[in-house]
Amino acid sequence: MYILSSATNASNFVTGVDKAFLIIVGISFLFLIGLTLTMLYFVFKYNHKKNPQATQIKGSTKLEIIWTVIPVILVLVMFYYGWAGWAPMRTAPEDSFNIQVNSRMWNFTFQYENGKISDTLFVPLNKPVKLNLVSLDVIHSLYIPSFRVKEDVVPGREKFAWFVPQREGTFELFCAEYCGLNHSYMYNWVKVLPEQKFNEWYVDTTKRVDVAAVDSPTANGQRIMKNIGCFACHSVDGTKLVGPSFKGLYGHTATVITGGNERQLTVDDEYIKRSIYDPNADVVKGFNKGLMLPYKGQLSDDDVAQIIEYLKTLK
Ligand code: HEC
Ligand SMILES: [Cu+2]
Repeated sequence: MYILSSATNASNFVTGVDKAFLIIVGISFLFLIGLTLTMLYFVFKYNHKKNPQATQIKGSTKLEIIWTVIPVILVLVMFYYGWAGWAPMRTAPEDSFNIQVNSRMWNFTFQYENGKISDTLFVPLNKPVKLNLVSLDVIHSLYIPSFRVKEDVVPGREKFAWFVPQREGTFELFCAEYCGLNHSYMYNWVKVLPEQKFNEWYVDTTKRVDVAAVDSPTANGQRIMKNIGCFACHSVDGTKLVGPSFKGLYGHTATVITGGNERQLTVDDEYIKRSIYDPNADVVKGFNKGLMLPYKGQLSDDDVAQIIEYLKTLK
């Protein structure tokens, strides 16, 4: 069974978590069998035909002690293994490789110390990795089942998770805290690369936002938007989602609320840039303020320019 083999464990926490899990399931299973058998035995032995006269039993210190002491021991055993598996998760090694996880409705982006940003979590094999969990809006939860890592991401709190990836490969990562309409979009991949391959990827800072092969400026803009999650709230086919559709956006006359006053303007580069860096400055009429968060710091001027090129093509 895969959870019993340790040679190929995806992370250093698999053994501890699986041990606690198996012990708790095992004890529960023994109780299920034991209680069911005892119940069946009593049903046969003391049914009305065999035992027409019920016997009254009053108090038994011996029994009381047995059914107090045994469960206490079992619960403590469960606690011990649970604790032993959990405690090491709370202290990350000093020399961990730090990655900031930005969580927002509805995507995760991974930000590295050299400025790289990616929608896939790249990590080096056999090195401790510390994820500093940041929420820009509501409570999310970062879950990497293969690594047995799960930690809530709470706005305003410093949260972290750490692990040592021990198997090369691609693993699932997702949000495990229902965080609104498109919660299910928060689904990403962890890629564990041998150290040398990881370093090659890491030092390549020509792409701030990690995108696949670039064919044209507009394709690039589209990929940036996909990676950073714009399409969770904006469609390109005219459908109204959380935000207005991008179809026919560029050049049309928009009605916006600026500081409480309604005004009309023509959508140009300047307006789109402002909408991305400071979305609440002009709020599109009919939509809610505060849902789109500022992307200042996450998208460079260059990224925004490429997004604008792409938006221009959506006639
Ligand atoms: C959480 C949902 C959400 C995400 C994610 C989001 N937006 Fe928005 N966006 C909105 C909402 C709601 C509005 C309308 C209210 C406003 O103007 O602030 C809006 C408005 C806009 C507008 C103005 C549209 C118009 O019709 O005038 C632009 C441009 C825009 N967003 C671009 C982006 C880009 C580019 C991204 C990704 C980098 C993005 N948005 C991500 C919700 C979102
Ligand atoms: Cu979430």
